[in-house]
Amino acid sequence: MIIGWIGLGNMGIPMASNLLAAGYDVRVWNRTPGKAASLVALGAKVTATLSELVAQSDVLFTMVSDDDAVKAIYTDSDGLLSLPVQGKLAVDMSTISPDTSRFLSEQAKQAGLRFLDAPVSGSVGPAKEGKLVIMVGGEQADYEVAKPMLDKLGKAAFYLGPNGAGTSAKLAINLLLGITVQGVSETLLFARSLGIGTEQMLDIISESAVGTPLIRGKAASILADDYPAAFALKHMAKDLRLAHEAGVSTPLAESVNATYRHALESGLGELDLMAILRHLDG
Ligand code: NA7
Repeated sequence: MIIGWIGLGNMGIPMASNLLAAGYDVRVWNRTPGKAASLVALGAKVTATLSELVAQSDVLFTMVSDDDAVKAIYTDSDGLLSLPVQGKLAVDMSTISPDTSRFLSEQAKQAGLRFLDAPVSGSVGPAKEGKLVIMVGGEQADYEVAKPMLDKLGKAAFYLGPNGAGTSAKLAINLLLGITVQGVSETLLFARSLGIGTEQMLDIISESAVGTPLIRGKAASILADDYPAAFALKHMAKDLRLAHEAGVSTPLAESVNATYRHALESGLGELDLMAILRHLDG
């Protein structure tokens, strides 16, 4: 089973590394060349074009930014669906809208390409450790084929039903993530206004019933006011926008969606989502 991996961003590189470390034969392609050095050192082969990647691969993973990026890779005139993909399996692990996942699965089906939407919960740390949580939509038989590979990327993979189910679950879990990060930020700013220091408040939160690995993991970053992207704020803003576009009543998430949109507009998009604290402190 030869893997073709598309997308070498913050998530794509550690995920492809884990497949290489597990012994898979991995070919990689990225829109911007030159990002594969660490993977080549682990044995990956770089292809110059998508066409070469498709010719050499049985399973095609995509891990790219957003709906536009995945659509470009699939439907551009030289994209995956213009190439001989019949009989292969595609696994899109990007976070995109359920509508786009369903649209692409239909287009893929017409080209004879099997398609799973399989986005992940977890940022760069869990990606490096192979401890992502993976949510899958598509045919169950295709999920079973992908499962051994997914098991090298994540600590849990959930098969949820037809195409779009994976991306739907991902929007739901990230709705909670966005709300939680803003909630922690407001809690810390509120406490500080009442004279309780941030370090002390973080310790209190960590020991309390609402203390989570997420908050404990962000504590050092918060205290240093330094936010290198484990999960970029721009992607969180995108996911909240996609959740908003689902048209379901979510009053709290609507408010949080507006906060992240404003933070994005003020230029914080490349920082970690925890930089929402800096935005609110502004
Ligand atoms: P990054 O680090 O922002 O990386 C994004 C990747 O997507 C990177 O490889 C980009 O290629 C690629 N990309 C973006 N737009 C396009 C287009 N139009 N065509 C082809 N490739 C494209 O994102 P993460 O790795 O943190 O996140 C990936 C997903 O996981 C995302 O959906 C998150 O919400 C969750 P480039 O190197 O810029 O040429």
